[in-house]
Parts: sequence; C-alpha cells; structure tokens
Amino acid sequence: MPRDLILGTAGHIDHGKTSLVKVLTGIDCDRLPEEKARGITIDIGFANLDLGDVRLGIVDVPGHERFVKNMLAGATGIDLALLVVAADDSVMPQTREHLEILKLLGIRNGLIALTKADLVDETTRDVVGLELRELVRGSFLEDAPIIPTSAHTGLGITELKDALREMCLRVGGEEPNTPAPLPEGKGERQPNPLTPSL
Ligand SMILES: Nc1nc2c(ncn2[C@@H]2O[C@H](COP(=O)(O)OP(=O)(O)O)[C@@H](O)[C@H]2O)c(=O)[nH]1
Ligand SMILES: [Mg+2]
Repeated sequence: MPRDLILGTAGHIDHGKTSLVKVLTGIDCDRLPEEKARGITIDIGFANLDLGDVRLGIVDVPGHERFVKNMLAGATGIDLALLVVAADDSVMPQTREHLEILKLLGIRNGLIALTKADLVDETTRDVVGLELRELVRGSFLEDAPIIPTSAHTGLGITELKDALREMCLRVGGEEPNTPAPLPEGKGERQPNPLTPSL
C-alpha cells in the first residue's frame, strides 16, 4: 500500500514555489483568473505527485504577506514542508514568517529547495546555503537537505523527488497514517439534540 502524505510549500513571494510544483507534478496551482492575470498566487492550490510507493498531496501557498492567512490555512494539517528560497534573493521576510508559522504548527519534517539556481554562480549558491543553514538552526529543518533546483532547466528535480520519497518513507514509517481515535461510543451516529423528535 503506498503511503499518502500531504506536503505544503512555504516561502517568500516570487521565489518559485508554484513553478516548482508545476515542474514536479505538471499541475499549475495558480488556477484563479486573478492569479493568472497578476502572475501571483492568492489562494492555496492543490496538486498531487505519484512517487510509486509514496503518494503526495501538495498544497501550494501564497507568499505575499497580505495573503498570509491563506498560507496558514494551507499549512494547517500538512505532514511535511517544502521551504522554497530563491538563490538570487536568499532569505526574505516571508521566508522567516512562513518558517515561524510552520514551527508554531508543530511541523516536524521538511526539505529546502534552493530555487532559481540557474540564475546564480556556484559561490552565490554556497553563500545562500550558509544563510539558510543559519536561518533553520535549532528548527525542525536544521538537518534538512538543501537541494538546488531550477524550474527552467530541470536542475535538481530528480534529486528533489528522490529526497521527497526518502523522507516520506521515513516519516510514514514513524507515524503511520491512522485515523484519529474516537472517544468510546462516539463513533456511531448520535441523535441531534436540536432536532425535535416527532
Ligand atoms: N530563472 C528561473 N526563474 C524561475 C524559476 N522558478 C520560477 N521562476 C520565475 O520566477 C517567477 C515567480 O515564480 P512563481 O513560481 O510564481 O513564484 P511563487 O510566488 O513562489 O509561487 C516567475 O516569473 C517564474 O517564471 C527558476 O527555477 N529559474
Ligand atoms: Mg505561487
């Protein structure tokens, strides 16, 4: 039986979250006409990724500070986070804010994608990598792999899929996706006390 887990994106606006989900899954999460017209994510979008023995549901969130409540709605209930940071922009306000939200939500597993790696040289990539390590020190992402990717050239996409699958197998092994237990006797349908009996 494949494992089913939910992955949520996180990170600053324009850092390449939606493009990365599209190149991973073929699905464009920016589906609203306003999102298409403005070229930004406003509401959460959904995609799915079949990795063989792992099936991932993906929630793509907006990075704009004005839509942080939608990010919060999307991130609530995810199993894993994919923190996205653009190599040409490094850590920005919503990188920090989204990481804080993920921490508050108690998310315990995730990966970091260093997106737009095609736009920078190796030295810049390394410097941004160091800034990222500093950012996530002491958090659930402290030891998370940082995977350079490019939605334009396809760099790192296979590596990202492999890392996602590996993480899902590890996480799924620790915490099997079992339904939350119901209190004794509450599993059966109870009469609604507000409905008058005839
Ligand atoms: N050069 C380059 N541009 C990218 C890459 N990923 C995204 N972009 C561009 O960055 C802009 C923002 O991307 P988007 O996926 O909407 O970012 P989001 O706001 O984080 O979802 C778009 O113009 C993309 O074409 C990448 O890997 N390389
Ligand atoms: Mg987006």
